[in-house]
Amino acid sequence: MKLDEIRVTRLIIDAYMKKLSEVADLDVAIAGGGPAGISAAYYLASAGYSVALFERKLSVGGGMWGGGMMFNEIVVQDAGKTVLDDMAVHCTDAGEGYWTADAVHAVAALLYKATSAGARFMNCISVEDVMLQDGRVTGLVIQYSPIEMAGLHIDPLTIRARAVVEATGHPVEVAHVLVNKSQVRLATPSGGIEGERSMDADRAEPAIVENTREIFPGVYAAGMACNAVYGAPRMGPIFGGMLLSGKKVAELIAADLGKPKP
Ligand code: 48F
Repeated sequence: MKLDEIRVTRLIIDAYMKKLSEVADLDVAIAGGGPAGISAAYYLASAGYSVALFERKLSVGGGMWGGGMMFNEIVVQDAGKTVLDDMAVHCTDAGEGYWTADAVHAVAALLYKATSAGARFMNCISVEDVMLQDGRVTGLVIQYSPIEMAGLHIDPLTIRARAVVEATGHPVEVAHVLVNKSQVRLATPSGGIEGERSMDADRAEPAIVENTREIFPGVYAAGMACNAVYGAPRMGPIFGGMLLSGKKVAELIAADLGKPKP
């Protein structure tokens, strides 16, 4: 076999265009590829929903690769370990309900499980806006990150989804677009984004799961975005809440959507 460079080019173009066309109309679109978004993608794809995750960066995994302060180990509590068990992540028992895991191994395992379950991961794509029709978010407006970074004046593309997951982490970009651009009221006490509070891991971890909910018709918050939207504390490099939030958002969406689209 003699390798043909142009065949390689065409294979990549054809395979990518097929994938891009398939993600144009989804059951669930996830904005942000941190642990919460990946966990949601895994559970939704495992339940048979068509799912795509859009991540601005080249690497998917968000704040998980670097553990705490670049020490690439993560910590989970017993409840969070159940999700790592689903993902076949090797954990070390640190006693008294604490577990550690190698951060790179954990991200790799999460990504392997989610992509194997059928979730599509679209890296280098930023979510810059939502599609808002009749008081409901019906999709995402997406742009190639290099276009965004270069500030080129090029229009984005739009994808449709029956549900959207706001998993952009601390900056809560989807919620900000909704509040700032469309001036809608979120399902929060003030109707706006309450804002993340300072470190308190013991309060933050249960709060993140509690705050995992539909924040606007068609938009469900998962991960750190939940505590940023609802005014709850941050928790640092303990990741159980993120993983459990991804699982909970998948369950909420499945209950609301019913069957996957044919
Ligand atoms: O920040 P991130 O890891 O969010 P998470 O899943 O987990 C939070 C923890 O990592 C950590 C923590 C634990 O104590 O607080 O921070 O809630 O992942 C969010 C991802 O979303 C991407 C961003 O690059 C990151 O990888 N992202 C943010 N805004 C956009 C986006 C956007 N507009 N479009 C696409 N991706």
